[in-house]
Amino acid sequence: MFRRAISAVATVVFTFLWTAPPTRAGATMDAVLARGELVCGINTGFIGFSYPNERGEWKGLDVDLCRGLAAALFGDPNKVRFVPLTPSTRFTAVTSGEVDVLFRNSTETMLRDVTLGLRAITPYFYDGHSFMVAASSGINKAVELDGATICLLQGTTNEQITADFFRRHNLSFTPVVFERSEQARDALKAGRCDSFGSDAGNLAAVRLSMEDPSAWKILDERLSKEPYGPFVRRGDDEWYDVVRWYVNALFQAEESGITAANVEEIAATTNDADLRRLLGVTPELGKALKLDPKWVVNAIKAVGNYGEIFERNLGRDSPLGLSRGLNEQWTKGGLIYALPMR
Ligand SMILES: N[C@@H](CCC(=O)N[C@@H](CS)C(=O)NCC(=O)O)C(=O)O
Repeated sequence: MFRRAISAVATVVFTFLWTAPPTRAGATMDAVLARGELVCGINTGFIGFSYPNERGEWKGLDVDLCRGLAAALFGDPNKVRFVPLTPSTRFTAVTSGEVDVLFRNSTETMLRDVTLGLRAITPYFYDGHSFMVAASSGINKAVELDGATICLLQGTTNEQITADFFRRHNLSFTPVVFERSEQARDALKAGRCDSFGSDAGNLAAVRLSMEDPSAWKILDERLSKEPYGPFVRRGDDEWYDVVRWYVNALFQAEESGITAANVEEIAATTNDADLRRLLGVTPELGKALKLDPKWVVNAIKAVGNYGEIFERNLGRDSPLGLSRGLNEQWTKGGLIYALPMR
């Protein structure tokens, strides 16, 4: 155990000291602009968040957030290259400079933010850990998994949440750890584990991919807070600012009723000082980030506001059919709260 902890610390230190390219404020943005495309780290396959459709095009909330950022930077949502990453490779892909930003259902925790050479930015999706079991198992509560074999994914928050939960309740379990969701799903299907522990949204996606989804159930309990946010490399404040205020702009657009369909018209006609700033009629916000004054207009035109992105990818008419819940605007009782953009 002790040796494992030492080796984990050594890995983190090594990763940070030896693979982090020299950073200075603005270096990432300069590199992105010189390259002419954004490089975005995403999931290898998670319906609703990031997955290739039948034509091989990437779709999902995380994918749209990347495309919108490309539109804010270049005026073109197609100027983005996607790099699919597994849970255990995602963070080193950021620190090594392989990707500019990570939009990959990644939970923000203190140690990820502080110790990995990363910065966690504004959370854009709130979920929680749960367990999936066979509907026929009769299990309704997590404590009823005492003695169970549980499939988990390596390098996820879910590993630790599960271990902590069983310890807290003086219960036992046997972990079976995989690299990819499909492997854990197949092991669950084959009866190699009694349950799959993961974020509830991910479990909903895994359940959909089963031949008979109704044969599987996701427990109602949520054992943790899993706020997903973008991650960037530590040490480049200008790039951090761009990603941070881009996410806030998508939130603010929804709060202000600005959509892909009406953004141009509002920009052309509004007398409201806040909206004029947000939409670049007066240029100070874009200027502060060294972006085109139309950065927000371009992003919203390409992918819509936060609510439009949510509904399209995760909402009631999507395969996952999630309700907004915590991901509703603060004005409607949720946690989505844009900081003032002035
Ligand atoms: N939010 C959790 C989990 C993130 C995660 O990677 N989830 C898995 C499912 S638990 C996943 O996305 N798997 C897709 C794959 O197989 O690459 C974290 O940040 O650690």
